[in-house]
Amino acid sequence: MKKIVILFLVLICQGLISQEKYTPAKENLEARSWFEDAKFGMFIHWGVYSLLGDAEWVMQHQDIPIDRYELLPTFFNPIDFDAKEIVTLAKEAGMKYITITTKHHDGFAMYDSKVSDYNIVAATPYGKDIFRMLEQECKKQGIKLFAYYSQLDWHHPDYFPRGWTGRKTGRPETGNWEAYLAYQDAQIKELAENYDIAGFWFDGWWDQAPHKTDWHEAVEYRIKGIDWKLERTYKMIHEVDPKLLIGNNHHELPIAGEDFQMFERDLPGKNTTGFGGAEIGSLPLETCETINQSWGFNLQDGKHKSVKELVLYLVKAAGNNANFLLNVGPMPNGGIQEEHKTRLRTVGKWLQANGETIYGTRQGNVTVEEKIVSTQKGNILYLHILELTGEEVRIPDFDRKIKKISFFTDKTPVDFTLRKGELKFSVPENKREHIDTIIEITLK
Ligand code: JFZ
Repeated sequence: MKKIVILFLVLICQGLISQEKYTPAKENLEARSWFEDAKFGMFIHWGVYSLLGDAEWVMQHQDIPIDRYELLPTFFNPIDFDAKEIVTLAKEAGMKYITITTKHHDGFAMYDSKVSDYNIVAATPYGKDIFRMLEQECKKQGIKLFAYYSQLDWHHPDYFPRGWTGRKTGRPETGNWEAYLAYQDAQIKELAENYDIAGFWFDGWWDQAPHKTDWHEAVEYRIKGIDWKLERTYKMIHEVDPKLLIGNNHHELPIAGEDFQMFERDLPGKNTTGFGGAEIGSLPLETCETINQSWGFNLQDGKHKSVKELVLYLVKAAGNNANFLLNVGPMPNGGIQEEHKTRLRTVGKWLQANGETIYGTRQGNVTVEEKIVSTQKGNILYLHILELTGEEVRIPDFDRKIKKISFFTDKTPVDFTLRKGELKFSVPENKREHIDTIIEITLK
């Protein structure tokens, strides 16, 4: 009996220790600083759902049962998909990495999975592994690739108990949660082992989550106490390759084993969506947004953000120490909408001229409401003036010593005063930029 008690205590302690202990490897830390320098990535939501032109939640939103949904792969044949074109577009936009849906909530794998035939190679007339093609093209063009993977699965029978979504897809009312996790981990393992990737972007945890805010009317379905065994999954990944960066869209502070913290459609700490507002931890940060209103291709969605809005989002993200992962949802043929291509290329032009103030920087310590954010590299502080009312700019509590101030664009000097901690200068009409007027401050 005594022995059993001791064994039990040892097991509990081990459990606790493993829970709080994660020491990232040296190569992981290097990958994290690469990530923080990178600043801008392309998010790609693409799957058989794209065929319906009603975004990636269509299975849920139209209550499509599995046996009907399974028709989609049988005519998924994206003959215009061109990995080279997509990676080139990302590069033209000034993006340093791509994160693509290898499996979304619909459970369909967009890579060559040996764990299940429900994948692009085995189940579509197209029959090719688009994830492999992207991997090879990314390598050629020197950009990194991340795997988005939805842990929530509307297709797998063992995803049971159900969360609050996918309740009408016709899965049996029984299932084995551990068997589901084994399936999920096997897929994650093959992604980690068989592809040259930089990390994982997990999603779907919230389907089983009790949450502090009422996200949608679906709240009533929320189930408490489902154990995703995330740390087990993370440990497995880092055993395959310690440098893989792991992030999870759980909208909470990161847990042990994670390497970056992500925000969805919000700057770090903000909560305009209703599911944001998580505390900001100490890991590298990322936030993601759509160009229009949708992640997956949505035929009816014509509300595209302007180039100015997109650039400002990127600048604000950088000013808040976060990367910006900007989404495109390729069409059923694999091509990207013209409206999105032109916007991305124009953002890229802005970055060609101003990227120095973004890439490789960290958050500066100067912000004035939403109007001014700052980035910093070494002793150079970049003030990004996003909104200007009148000519004069006043920055209170400026506690740094200044060697020189100039307009970033033409390097002409800025007349300034720094008195009692208030930095004051003016931006004449002819020095104003349409998107973002940047002031370069060399600090002493
Ligand atoms: C998730 C996905 O559901 C979505 O399809 C997309 O992939 C995005 C990047 O990530 O977005 C969420 C997650 C949770 C909620 C809403 C959207 N929620 O709980 O309401």
